[in-house]
Amino acid sequence: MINVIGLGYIGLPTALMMASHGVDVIGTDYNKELVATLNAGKTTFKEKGLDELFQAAVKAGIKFTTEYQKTDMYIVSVPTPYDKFSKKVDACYVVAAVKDVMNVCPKGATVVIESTVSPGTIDKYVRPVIEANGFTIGEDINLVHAPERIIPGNMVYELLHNNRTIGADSKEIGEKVKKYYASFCQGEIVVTDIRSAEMTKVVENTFRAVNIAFANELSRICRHDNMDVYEIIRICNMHPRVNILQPGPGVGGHCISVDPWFLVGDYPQLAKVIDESMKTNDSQPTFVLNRIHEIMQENGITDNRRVGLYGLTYKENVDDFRESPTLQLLEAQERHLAPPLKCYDPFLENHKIAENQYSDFDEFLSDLDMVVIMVKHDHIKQNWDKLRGKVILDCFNICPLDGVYHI
Ligand code: SAJ
Repeated sequence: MINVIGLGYIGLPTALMMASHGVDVIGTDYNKELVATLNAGKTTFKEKGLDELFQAAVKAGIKFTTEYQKTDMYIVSVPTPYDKFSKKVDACYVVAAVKDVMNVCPKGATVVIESTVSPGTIDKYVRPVIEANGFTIGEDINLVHAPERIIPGNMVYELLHNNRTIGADSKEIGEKVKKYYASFCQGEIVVTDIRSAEMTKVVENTFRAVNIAFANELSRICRHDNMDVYEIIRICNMHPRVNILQPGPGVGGHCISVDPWFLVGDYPQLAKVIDESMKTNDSQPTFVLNRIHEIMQENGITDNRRVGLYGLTYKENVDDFRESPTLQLLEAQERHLAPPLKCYDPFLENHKIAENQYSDFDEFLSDLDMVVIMVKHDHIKQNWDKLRGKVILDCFNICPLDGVYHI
């Protein structure tokens, strides 16, 4: 049996996937409310295919509880935030979870860390916790790192199809854990050592962050001299070895906007490109805010209350708003003491997270002169007609109407 610790964005789908593929699974989370919701037969966030997967897992016998279980394998998938000042990974939740596991686990158990951690975190923080409990790693307890790779919005598909990495102290343990993941994962599963597994996960997200920063920087260079960044990227990408990403209003989510900082925190003298890239992405919402002011001026709009931000989540078609560029923009705006811009998100109609947030799209639009498209939800693509006649700042170059402004 496997005890999955942490039933959030990663732990829940992973637990459901294993359970629906014949593995005996109990999910544990310290959040009573979350466990009660799951036990009442409801999922805790929106994600394509998640409800169906949930039903299949429940049918297969998955259980949810707040208690840690005595079992032979644990998968720890709790959050790993970063310390805003040191930029280093904050492993407190992982350490707390492993401590709790140690209180119940029998000798011979395997502890798999799925949470993203920076290279060396497991050596520095996790091994000592296990050893402090009198266990010898490799003899009494096996330790494994199996970082996840799934993208919000397409989690179920990616859980099934993505290649994966498993880091273990010995090939034998790595292969043993691989079998569990292979119960559902159709991709290739590579077994390596723990430190390499830690590093690959952070490097993958850093690669993307640096490339998004490059696109964002291009958007600023092009704006400076009134060139069309989208046209330029489109043409460049026709070169067989060029593949530039798209500029946007900033980078959100709990991965790409966070993990690269771990490398900056750990290697401040070496991670220069990464440091600059993260600063570029982090300042993109302020760049958009300046652009909003420019366009307001150009159109004689003087009242912030007549400007609305469409989209509060960190990206399209998800209800996850962690580190969202819109929230970053609103925070930057607050520093100027202006009345906060209006905002609306179709995925958060019943969940208020910002001061001037509307729960109805038509009401949101009703007294607006200007709309800023901060998230490219499918919903807006079906509603261009309602935006006719308004000043539009489109941060993604998706709006087909005439006279649209871009970043
Ligand atoms: N973004 C841009 N321009 C682009 C692409 C994205 O501005 O061309 C922005 C998005 O709008 C969003 C942010 O970047 O705000 C990140 O979005 P994303 O869809 O690229 O990535 P995440 O954070 O949802 O998921 C990532 C994925 N990692 C990589 O693509 C390397 C996913 O595979 C990981 O599993 C996940 O992080 C994770 O858990 O680490």
